Amino acid sequence: MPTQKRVGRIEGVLLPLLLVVLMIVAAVTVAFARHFGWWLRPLASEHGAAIDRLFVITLVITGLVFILVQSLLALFVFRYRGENGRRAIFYPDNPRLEITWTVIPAVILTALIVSGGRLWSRIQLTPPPPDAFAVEVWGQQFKWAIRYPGKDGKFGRTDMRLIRGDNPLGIDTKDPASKDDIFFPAGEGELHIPVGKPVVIYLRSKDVIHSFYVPQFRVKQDAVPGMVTRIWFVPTKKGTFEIACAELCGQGHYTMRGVLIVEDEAKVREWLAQQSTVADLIP
Ligand SMILES: [Cu+2]
Repeated sequence: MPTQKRVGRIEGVLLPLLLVVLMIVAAVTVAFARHFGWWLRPLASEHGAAIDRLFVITLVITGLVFILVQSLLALFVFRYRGENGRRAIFYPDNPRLEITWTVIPAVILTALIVSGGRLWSRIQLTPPPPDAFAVEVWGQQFKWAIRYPGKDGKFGRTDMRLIRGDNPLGIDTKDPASKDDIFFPAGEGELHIPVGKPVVIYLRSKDVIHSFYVPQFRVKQDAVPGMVTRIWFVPTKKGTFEIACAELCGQGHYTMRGVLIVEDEAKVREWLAQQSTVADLIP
């Protein structure tokens, strides 16, 4: 019996201490996140500001709840630790307390879910403006292929049965819309897009599910075999960015990266004009 009581006393001090350490680690991690490069990448798209705002609001609310709950837990464990002559009291229920701790989180979580859902649908379900700069990105273990619609602004038809060494995307050269398409086989070429203009990316995959991820744009969209997914955004900063695959797609997943360059629209057009078209490359 004395041993059991001593253990109770030690636990009553060690567990609260552990919780305090945990809270300090969490607070330091958040406070110095920017310094250590653990924070969100610097924002480079229009819609991203709303995502960041919601992220910070969620972090603040959950952070405060975390501190409150862990502090109370530490306090209660310490305050009511095992001691000579102490007996547990029987405490069947407290409806007022239970309703309070059910209703408050329910209201907060509902507000977060509704605002998240509204933001998500604004980003995902709103169609891109008709004059958006369009480009197709294809995932393929473990590289990205790119196709531009060319001067006519229309992507030519594709058919997987037409895929050959010199036609890696299976572009149908009989379709007039395909003649001026510009494509880069997987792992070749860079994705050039204009700054300050809506850009719509159509995603496709040749094998498994990949995910087109550019952290600075707050853009992440799966590329699913057999379907075309879409994401559109307005880049706000010029520069070179990394496209990462955000879906574990096989052994070489970690090497699946691409280069994305945001520059003035005139420069993108000029660069595109220098590229070979389907008519040049596929006889
Ligand atoms: Cu991938």
